[in-house]
Amino acid sequence: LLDIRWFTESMEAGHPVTVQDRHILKVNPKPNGDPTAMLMKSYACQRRTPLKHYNSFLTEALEILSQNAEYNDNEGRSVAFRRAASVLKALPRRVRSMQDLRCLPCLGDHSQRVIKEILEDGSSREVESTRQSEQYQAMKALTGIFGVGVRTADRWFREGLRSPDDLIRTGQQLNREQQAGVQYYDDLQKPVTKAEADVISDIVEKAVHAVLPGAEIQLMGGFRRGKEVGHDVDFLITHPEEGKEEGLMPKITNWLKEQGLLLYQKTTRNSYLEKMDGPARASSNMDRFERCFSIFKLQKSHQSEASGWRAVRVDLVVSPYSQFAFATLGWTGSKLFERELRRWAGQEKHMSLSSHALYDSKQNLYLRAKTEEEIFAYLGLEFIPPSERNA
Ligand code: DCT
Ligand code: MG
Repeated sequence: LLDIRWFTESMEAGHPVTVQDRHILKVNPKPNGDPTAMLMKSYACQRRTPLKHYNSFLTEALEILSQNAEYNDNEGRSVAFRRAASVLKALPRRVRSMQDLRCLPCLGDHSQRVIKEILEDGSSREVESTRQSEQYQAMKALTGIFGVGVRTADRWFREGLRSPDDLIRTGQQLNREQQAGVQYYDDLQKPVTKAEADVISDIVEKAVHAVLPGAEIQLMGGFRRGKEVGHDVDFLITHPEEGKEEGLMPKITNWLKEQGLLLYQKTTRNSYLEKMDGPARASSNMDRFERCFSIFKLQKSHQSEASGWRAVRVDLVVSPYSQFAFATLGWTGSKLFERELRRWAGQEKHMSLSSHALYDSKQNLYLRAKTEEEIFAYLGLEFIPPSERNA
């Protein structure tokens, strides 16, 4: 007997608050028990979002519409569907009727229509036709190629191309990254497991320590949030003595190359200079650390497998020690959680957050931090551990 009621709460003091923006989920687990009130806040960075939740039958559908909007270059619509899905991920139980959604934040009319249809009919016609559409499937296949973004995929789609095979068949001009993307397409489509990520962690640690003893290496992205699979493996590297990390990436990649562990790599230099750059734009997460986009050649553990190795996408990022907390927060994700942190900072706190720094526009100063906890505190947010940032 789970008695769940939603009611509203004024949360954005000083802002005109719409009904959709204010919410409290009140859960009364026992008829006679004390009701414990749980807030359903409207920013994803105010909520705890576990990896496993009760509503994937709805969130997967909304995320297809979000993805499709992204393919159609409609960012606003894409984010709206993603936010709606994210709210459902934070619910403490499966949604059974539209009543359960009363007053929840971020659920626009369109998302509600889709949810209603799924609850009543078991599926949504719009979602199913999107899933089956030639454009959706082609865009998924083409943007699935390493080095291919929505713009390029869309141009190819308009030219009649549908898959990596079509690119090869028609002899498309590809850059070096895309050539690697096509060459290792099948491997890179396969999810990377946590066990594979652990093997790669050991390799990266060995490489980094061989060229810079005392450096610190941290597994980032989805695996830091507790995911069991990912599309790549992300690492953040630093050294407690600021300055020692400069020029580190070429040394790491050379070591890896010598061991025959790299199939592809492209390093971009660190181009962030606080004095020159000023506060980061709130809407952008493109950080400017020294970064290496790579493809590792990973030996398989089972000798019985057809080929002895597989290709795995690995991202290496080097951060100066003084920016490490911001880099850690920025590279943990999820993408929506990061986006919402930056939106919260800008809209609610007049601050600007990036993977390099936090700038307070009211006081005109940079706020320094050594830990993620300190950054959440500056932002006036409750600390959310990585495993609950799966928004
Ligand atoms: N990131 C971000 N905004 C982006 C891209 C990335 O904030 N547009 C951050 C959040 C996660 C981190 O960088 C790593 O990115 P991905 O590897 O793309 O995400 P992931 O969560 O690790 O997902 P996956 O498990 O599929 O690799
Ligand atoms: Mg990742």
